[in-house]
Amino acid sequence: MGSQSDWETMRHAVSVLEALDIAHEVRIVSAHRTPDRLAEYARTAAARGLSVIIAGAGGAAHLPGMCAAWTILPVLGVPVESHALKGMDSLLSIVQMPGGVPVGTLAIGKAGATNAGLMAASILALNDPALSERLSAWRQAQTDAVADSPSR
Ligand code: RP5
Repeated sequence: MGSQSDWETMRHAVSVLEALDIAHEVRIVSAHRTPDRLAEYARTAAARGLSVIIAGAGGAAHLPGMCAAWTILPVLGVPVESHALKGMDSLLSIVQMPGGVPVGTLAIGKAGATNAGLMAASILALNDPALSERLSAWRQAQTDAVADSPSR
């Protein structure tokens, strides 16, 4: 994530990874304030054994795109809701990548962070049958938790 202030959103991605028992790391890497840290992180990610990068940032959210510029790993971008423009700035900064450098962009805020975790799980599950089973069970539990009618 681009800042400590993104944690309140990005913790929802981490919750999913924890629930599915997926090994992960959590870092603050700012495209603007720590550009060298970003280059080092993204350039070495694959060699360090990472498989998917979830990058969440807000405002002029260049983190996911610059991450994708430095690696061929799948990069999932989460637009963090900003105070000024409610995350529309984040969304548009992340989603409209030039052809050739993809960022899989999720929804603004908590839903996007949650789904980034689930999307990462889906990617990893392609080559991990045990994870595939855990992910199916997670989805089934979600289905089972939906009531037939609202409580009043
Ligand atoms: C972005 O600027 C971060 O991703 C964050 O969403 C936003 C604001 O950062 P802070 O000023 O709260 O550190 O780089």
